[in-house]
Amino acid sequence: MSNFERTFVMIKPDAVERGLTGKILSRIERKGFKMVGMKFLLMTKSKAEELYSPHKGKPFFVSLVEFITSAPLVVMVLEGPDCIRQIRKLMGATNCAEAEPGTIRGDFGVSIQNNLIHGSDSPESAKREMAVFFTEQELVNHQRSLEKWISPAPTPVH
Ligand SMILES: Nc1nc2c(ncn2[C@@H]2O[C@H](COP(=O)(O)OP(=O)(O)OP(=O)(O)O)[C@@H](O)[C@H]2O)c(=O)[nH]1
Ligand SMILES: [Mg+2]
Repeated sequence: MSNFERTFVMIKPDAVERGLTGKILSRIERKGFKMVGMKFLLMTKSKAEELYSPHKGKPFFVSLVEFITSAPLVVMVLEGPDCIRQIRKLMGATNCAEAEPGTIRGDFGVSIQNNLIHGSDSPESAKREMAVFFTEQELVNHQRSLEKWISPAPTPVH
């Protein structure tokens, strides 16, 4: 588990339009993850097709691209120990109707497509996805003084 793991997260158009951006962001913030990049934008069709290229050819691909380009969204890069897996746990199952209460999708949605949030599923996906929206220079390296309170393992004392 690396302290420098990064993941790509989107607050999807349904969440932005429903005024849930702050509520979703606050769940990510209170978990302790560090924001290193954030943008509010309307996704172009070509960026959507690039982002979702692994789903090209699936029956829902056209509808997914239409949904994700239909209204503004928030794209982010977050950093923290095990953040890829941890954020997917906060998100819940893909289909909101199956997602556990307490998760973002379980608490705020009922749809499989309009499922409020995206989080990368592997370090390789994270790297590929963040590069669609952020240059390396746009990601802000910074230290927080509270890091020792969030770290999963205490610093050994000799
Ligand atoms: N209409 C429709 N949309 C789907 C379906 N399955 C997935 N999607 C949408 O496509 C996105 C990508 O699918 P997956 O990568 O399998 O799901 P995921 O990893 O839980 O979600 P992401 O974090 O958004 O990638 C989902 O988040 C949904 O928005 C489906 O069966 N029908
Ligand atoms: Mg996925």
